[in-house]
Amino acid sequence: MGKTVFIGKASNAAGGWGALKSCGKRLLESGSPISGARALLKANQPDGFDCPGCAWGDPAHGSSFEFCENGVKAVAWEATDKRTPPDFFAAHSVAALQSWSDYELEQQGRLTHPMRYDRATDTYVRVSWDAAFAEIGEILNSFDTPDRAEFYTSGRASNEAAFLYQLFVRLYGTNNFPDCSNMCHEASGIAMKQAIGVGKGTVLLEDFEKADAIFVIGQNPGTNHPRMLGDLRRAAQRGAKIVVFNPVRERGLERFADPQDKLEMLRGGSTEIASDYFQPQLGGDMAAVRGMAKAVFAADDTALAAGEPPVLDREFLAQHTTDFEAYRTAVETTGWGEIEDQSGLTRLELERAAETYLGAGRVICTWAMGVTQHRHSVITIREIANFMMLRGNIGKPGAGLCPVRGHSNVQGDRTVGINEKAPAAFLDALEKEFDFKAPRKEGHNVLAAIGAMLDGSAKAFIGLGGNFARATPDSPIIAKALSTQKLTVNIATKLNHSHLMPGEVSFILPCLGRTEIDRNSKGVSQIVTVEDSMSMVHGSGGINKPASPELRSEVAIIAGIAAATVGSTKVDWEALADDYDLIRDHIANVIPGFEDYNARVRKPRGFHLRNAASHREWETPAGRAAFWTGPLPTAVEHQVARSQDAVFVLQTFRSHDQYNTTIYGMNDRYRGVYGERSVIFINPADLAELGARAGDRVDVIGKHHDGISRIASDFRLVPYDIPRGCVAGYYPELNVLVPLSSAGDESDTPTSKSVLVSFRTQAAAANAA
Ligand SMILES: Nc1nc2c(c(=O)[nH]1)N[C@H]1C(S)=C(S)[C@@H](COP(=O)(O)OP(=O)(O)OC[C@H]3O[C@@H](n4cnc5c(=O)[nH]c(N)nc54)[C@H](O)[C@@H]3O)O[C@H]1N2
Ligand SMILES: Nc1nc2c(c(=O)[nH]1)N[C@H]1C(S)=C(S)[C@@H](COP(=O)(O)OP(=O)(O)OC[C@H]3O[C@@H](n4cnc5c(=O)[nH]c(N)nc54)[C@H](O)[C@@H]3O)O[C@H]1N2
Ligand SMILES: [Mo]
Repeated sequence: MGKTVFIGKASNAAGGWGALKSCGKRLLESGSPISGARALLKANQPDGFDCPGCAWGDPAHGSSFEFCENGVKAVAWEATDKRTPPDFFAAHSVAALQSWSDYELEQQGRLTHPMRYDRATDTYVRVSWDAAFAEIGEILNSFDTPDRAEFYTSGRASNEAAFLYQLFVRLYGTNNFPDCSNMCHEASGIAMKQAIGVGKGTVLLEDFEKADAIFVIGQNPGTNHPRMLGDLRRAAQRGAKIVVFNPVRERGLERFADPQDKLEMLRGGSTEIASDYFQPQLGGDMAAVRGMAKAVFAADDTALAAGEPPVLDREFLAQHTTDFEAYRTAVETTGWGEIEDQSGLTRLELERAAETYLGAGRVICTWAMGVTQHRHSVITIREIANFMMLRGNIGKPGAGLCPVRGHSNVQGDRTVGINEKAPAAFLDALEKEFDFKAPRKEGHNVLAAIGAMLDGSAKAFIGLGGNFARATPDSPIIAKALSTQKLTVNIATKLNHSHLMPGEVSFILPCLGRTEIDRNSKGVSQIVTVEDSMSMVHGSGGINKPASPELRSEVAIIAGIAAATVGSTKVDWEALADDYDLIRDHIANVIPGFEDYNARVRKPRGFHLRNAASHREWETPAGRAAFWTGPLPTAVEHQVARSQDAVFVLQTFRSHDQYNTTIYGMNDRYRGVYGERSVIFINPADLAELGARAGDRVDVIGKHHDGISRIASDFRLVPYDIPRGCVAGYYPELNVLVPLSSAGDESDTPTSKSVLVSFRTQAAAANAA
């Protein structure tokens, strides 16, 4: 198999002909090139559906058909002609399916019928919707307290589905809402709420047209937010500086050929994206940002001494912030030695980055999982906010904070109440609208839910989408937790491993996908709504024929379970499921910013949810934007690893051919890996020091000291441009190494980007055996 491995700068740009070729191939493989192609023309169009790919915003003007290779994969994945009907389940026992890969399972195509697990035959068998709802309701009502049940949400659920779900769960009586965002951008929400009073990004897509500099920290948009590359490319072309912080050289951040630019495609040209590319150590970003802040303070001192205007935005600092002086002191007491050691970058590099910051009137900072999945993520994001405040880069055009969300509606789900500790004002309004007493006790997030399943206090798991078993840490422990449940229910479009760890009673409930037409009892097609990373709320209506006549919408399934569990006296579930406008009317009454919801979502592009911080109104206790004034962490993982022999820090990230736990294919084109996923990227010098060669196979051993032994077997070493001491490989295969016992401070997010590991060559393993 011609596997290519490259080190250092890749010769080809991201996007370009490779992306176009890959799209055509994907549509053909989906077995549904026509509906796939028709569907694509409607992706992110005002009258079409929201792309189920990522949460990047849609442009305000110009052609709104935004081409994106990975959006094509997401659409084709859902629009496939392949099916897993009851016959399929009859032919394959759960034990047999457990040995299939994530890829093989989802390759079988769309689920078609509601299914119930039959323990005698170890197979799923067909069940009627009504029987399923009745049994689920019966079991949920049999518990001594509603806190026995865990209600998981994955971020693809629409606002309407998510709002109805939280309403049902709160009427039932618990706040147990483990949510994919607990594993994702939780730290961003917490840190921004503390710093600026809102847990959401402060920029609009238009701001990318005005920024003089864009800092992209811990994010791989070429793969995970490809439409963002278009905005970065336009910014680069008009001379804006793009500064990247990423331990790994990601090709999409270096050069990009936009498949939508005919001239660029014909000339075989491409645009340089990053004007500066810094490669910190894993977890070293807080130190890196503090280093830049130190350089900014030094420049300010120099300017003052020379009688020049200050480089700090003194007016902003005086009028809008609190604790600035304490922050300045904290930065001054942090030495360059400490900064260089923890960040893995030199003072010179950080001063260069600071110069770009100082040369720009308007700066945007974006970030994603490279920042949020560490132990110190919350204070790292506080430090990013600190740095941006120094020159008033929050709340003015062309500037601001931009956490780039993952799932296409993960931000909306939180907005409409998927929150284990929802604000009191929200619960008050919900109680008033529906005339009931909402539970006030804080519920479970993902890690708390797992803890409750393991200690036996939780007895039911309901999943609104997602793949809980594969997305969470310590895979074997999770499998045990799920299979000891009294009830497991998965609302899903395709079969995945979470469905194959059945509790005592278990259901798979198949739902419509976002690309499919959702008709009500009068034959009228319904739309749902979603919120993107820029807080734009817009409508989404499917255009494809449903994969099976038996499918129900997520809203209808939730309504069915709710009616069977809590009854229909407080809420007419059936009526709501038959007319989503009624759900939106309730949302408008409960959540500020949604006034006139039904009219406004039917306008192209929808509407913007006001963000107070972007108007420089600070909903913090001090009424001002707050600096965080603490020191750097005493040590981050790479410093811990370095003190031990042959221990590395592993990050688990995404290949170009996957959507979280959904594996589209075995290639990672931009990183030059083809036909396999069991690889570990490693610095060539580390490879040599291990006495290994490119292509050698190793077992990866977990080194987290909590008494649990963890091993991922048979991975191929791939030399790569990545700092020494850091290694990288793909999630979800490597989740067997991610410890449940290691989570972010305050965020409780598993530390999937800093896992301590060592390697054992296969020869050594054979000797040991
Ligand atoms: N096609 C596709 N699109 C997706 C997804 C998908 O799986 N496939 N997933 C969606 C979801 S849910 C999410 S949350 C987003 C994820 O989007 P990303 O955050 O881009 O996802 P990852 O692949 O985890 O990549 C993390 C990046 O951060 C870098 N990094 C890791 N650790 C550090 C660090 O300590 N410091 C710095 N500076 N960089 C670091 C890695 O090298 C990598 O480039 O994408 C969304 N969009
Ligand atoms: N080690 C490691 N672990 C991680 C991460 C990491 O970077 N490293 N990233 C974390 C992050 S950022 C996230 S967001 C989580 C993701 O965690 P999840 O959101 O739980 O996982 P997904 O893989 O997105 O879920 C895929 C499944 O969703 C179902 N599905 C797809 N579309 C629909 C739909 O329209 N409706 C319904 N009901 N179901 C649908 C399909 O059955 C599919 O199998 O994983 C986290 N886990
Ligand atoms: Mo995510």
